[in-house]
Amino acid sequence: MNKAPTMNRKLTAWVDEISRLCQPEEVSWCDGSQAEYDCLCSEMVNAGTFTPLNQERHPGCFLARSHSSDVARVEDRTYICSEKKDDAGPTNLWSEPAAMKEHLTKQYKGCMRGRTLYVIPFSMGPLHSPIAKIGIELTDSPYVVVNMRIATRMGQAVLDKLGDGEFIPCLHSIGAPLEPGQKDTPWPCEPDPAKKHIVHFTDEGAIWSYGSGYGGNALLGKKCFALRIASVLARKEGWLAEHMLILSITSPQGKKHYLAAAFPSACGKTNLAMLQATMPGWSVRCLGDDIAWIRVGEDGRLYAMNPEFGFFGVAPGTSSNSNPNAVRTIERNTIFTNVALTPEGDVWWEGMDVPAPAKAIDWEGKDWTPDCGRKAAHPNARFTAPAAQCPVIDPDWEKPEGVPLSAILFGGRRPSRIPLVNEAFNWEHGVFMGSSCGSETTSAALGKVGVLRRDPFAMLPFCGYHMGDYFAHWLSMVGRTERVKLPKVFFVNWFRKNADGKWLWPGYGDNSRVLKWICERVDGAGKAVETPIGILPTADAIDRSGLDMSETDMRELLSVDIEGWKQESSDIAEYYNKFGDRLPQSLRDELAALQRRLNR
Ligand code: SAT
Ligand code: MN
Repeated sequence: MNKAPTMNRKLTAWVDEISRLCQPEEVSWCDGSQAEYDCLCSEMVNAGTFTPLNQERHPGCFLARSHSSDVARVEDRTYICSEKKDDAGPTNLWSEPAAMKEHLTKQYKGCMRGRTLYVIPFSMGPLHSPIAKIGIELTDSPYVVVNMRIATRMGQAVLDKLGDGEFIPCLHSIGAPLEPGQKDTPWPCEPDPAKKHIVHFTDEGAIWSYGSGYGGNALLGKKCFALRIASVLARKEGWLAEHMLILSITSPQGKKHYLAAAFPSACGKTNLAMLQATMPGWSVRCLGDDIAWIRVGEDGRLYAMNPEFGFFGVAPGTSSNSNPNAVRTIERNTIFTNVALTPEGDVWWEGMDVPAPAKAIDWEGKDWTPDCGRKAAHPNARFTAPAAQCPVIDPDWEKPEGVPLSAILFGGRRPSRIPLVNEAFNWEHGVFMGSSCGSETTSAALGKVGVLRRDPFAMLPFCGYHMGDYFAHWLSMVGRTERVKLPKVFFVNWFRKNADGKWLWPGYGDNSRVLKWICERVDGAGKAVETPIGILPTADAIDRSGLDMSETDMRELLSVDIEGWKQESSDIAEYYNKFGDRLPQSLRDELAALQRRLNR
């Protein structure tokens, strides 16, 4: 064990306790240096976990292939262990904390045998930010260490800032001890799905993860800390921890607005955050693609800060068409997981706008040809890349207090019913929109893809407490500042289809046209019409210059399907029943008001 580079007694005692329990061969305190990163990467190359890409074309890039069972978040193994069951609410799996600890302690016993226990000090938020929070992840996965170094601010500087202060303990093991003489595999993990656990002790603020080495299951700073644990802290401390991208948009006249937007996993947050505007003179800059911590600033406006340091984006579908700025972000120093590898040492995936290679190695390590009937990349294949490499990163992205929000957007994948954009009448109506948000499921989580599920605020898998209380917390923002200082709320849907099943809206860079209208609305302009479901643009309000799109399609995109919405409102009513008496009365009132307007 290298000597603990900290005087924090609570931390050293905890590391001692866990190493007695998990019995690693050694303990390594991560300093976050480039040398340490390079060393771990070459160890993983030797172990077969990492394959270096063609270093001339992709300097510093590696490919990892996971075990074929370890490819996404495991929502059905994710627990909120609050003291009271009722505090986890109907949308979370709950288990009694003491019983869960006892059960998991048995699994952790000796689970790191033959491996190194890495201590990863990390900060969610810029180190110099007063609202940043510190976590310490203990893990036996070098893959986790190198990903955490890209995704968070990590290393000795964090320990120095921590001093003898408080941190969130995050324990992680892949659950694959190595017996003496046993040969390791490229992606060790616990193969038995019933033994995988992603557990949050929300009352004490601790995370225990076992059995998976993948993404949100294992990089504990992200969904586990910055959303599930942070949402609980945020409620206590009067702020919001949200599953939102943050972007800025600047008009040709130089007027800049900051927006935050919540969409479920794999619904285009990264594409929107890095959008290349198609209208001359408009520019969009990225501040974050997944998580926003939002607080009331001194001037009473809501300020959003991205607690992350990198992107963990979906690779399939990422192309110089859909997201040219992501393509440039991932040119170097990027870890690819579960994409295909070409004989030239390039990566490839479905929806990349270069032709499929004649042959490749697929994400499972098997030979692949375009006609073999299988996908080359896993649909949830990912890239991990430093945010600072994004060519359109906003200069303010590391501002310690965040940036003031002009608007908040909600959205999801909805092939029918939901118009292109819809402005809320007021904050409460906006919270209603967020609470009733629905989307077709994607491959970001294990389970069936393409079925409509309600995903309030895109936080269904990430809210660390009772969803009804979460709605109430959002409503309480009205009492924390002046109403006029709150951002305007919008609901967007890029995914509407016509009767022939064709997308009605071009999406991607052209979404800037919708953002333009949103900015106009924030500035008190923008042509609009009040409808029973909210404030919609008039058919000529969205700038279509240079866009080959008919007036008819535009009208369809902005049409309000009254019968469909009556059905939608009864679906919402049924969904609301889940929350019982923890559903805030003002959301019931919003629903009743919507139904009244629809029946008028
Ligand atoms: O695997 S992650 O949870 O980090 C990605 C996602 O689902 O958004
Ligand atoms: Mn996400």
